[in-house]
Amino acid sequence: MDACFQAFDKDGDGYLNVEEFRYLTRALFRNDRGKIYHLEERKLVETFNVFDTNGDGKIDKDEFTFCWNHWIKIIVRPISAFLIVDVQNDFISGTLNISNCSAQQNGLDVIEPINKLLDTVKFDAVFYSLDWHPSDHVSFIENIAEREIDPSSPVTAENAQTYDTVVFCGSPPQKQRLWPRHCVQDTWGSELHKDLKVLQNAIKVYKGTNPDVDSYSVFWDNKKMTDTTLCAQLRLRNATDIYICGLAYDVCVGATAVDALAIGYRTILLDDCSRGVDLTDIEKTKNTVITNSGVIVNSSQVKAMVEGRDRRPELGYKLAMELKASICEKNEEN
Ligand code: VGL
Ligand code: ZN
Repeated sequence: MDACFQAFDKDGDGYLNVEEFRYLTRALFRNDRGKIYHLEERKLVETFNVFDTNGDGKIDKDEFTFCWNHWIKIIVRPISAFLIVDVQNDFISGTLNISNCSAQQNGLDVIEPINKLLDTVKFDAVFYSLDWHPSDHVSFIENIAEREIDPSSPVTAENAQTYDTVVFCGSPPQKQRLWPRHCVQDTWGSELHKDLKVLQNAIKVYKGTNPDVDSYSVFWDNKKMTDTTLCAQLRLRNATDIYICGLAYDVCVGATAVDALAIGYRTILLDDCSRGVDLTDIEKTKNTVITNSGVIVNSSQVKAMVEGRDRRPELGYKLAMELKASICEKNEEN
């Protein structure tokens, strides 16, 4: 740490000014071939200000100690979790075969790149989520007559078609997209695809088990009433980074990435390991992730990122903003 500080304290005054900090970020944010990633000026200054705790325009030794322990160390040695979302028979060749949806993508395409990652990259933890519905689940169009439709619903029970969104009665009334019956617990359709590699010490996370509430995100159900085991498992392992991929890109993969970012994880979406339902919604998913300081990469870039040899400024900025928020919380407590 001291050597690092001294190396970037070019004028030797015992502080890092913005200019010196800029050089540090240029050394930090590079790919595995040494190419420098540009960090926007606004984000650089914002990050500098997080570590210049007393606001005197320079980072002293104490401030740098915090920066080193909570930021640089994580950027150089992240703790990575790999989350493979819903690579189940029904989405690939069963009742909710996504190739029949508007984007006409093939769910089978994700298996080869995911298997390759599992073979070649040492993640600190691997998770498989499973959409895991009881047969009376609220999202099945076959069950439409079992619940009352709210007067505000844009479609009636009689007119409702697959992929439509209806509103069921409740307080508050509950929006629900309708899908064909899929991923019913303990059926062939809910099994992980037979060609997907399943690691021995991986953790399976089941979602959508409440008959009355759908669950797209692997973290929470759509009403945020109950969480899965994922949060606790990630905390237990001190995970810093989450790599998310699978099916469907614009539904469960997207919702999971949005939640991962919201609770503060450095979040990476794997484009070539994901397939979706609707092209416009896939684009929206990507935009949301990028706007919230997540990144979208191809699987070929993952190994170097997990090993800390490819370090993205977006993820560094994301972490700095999380640190800023936690410092603010602490200050409010005192
Ligand atoms: C999913 C639709 C319904 C998904 C789950 O896994 O993306 N999509 N249930
Ligand atoms: Zn489902």
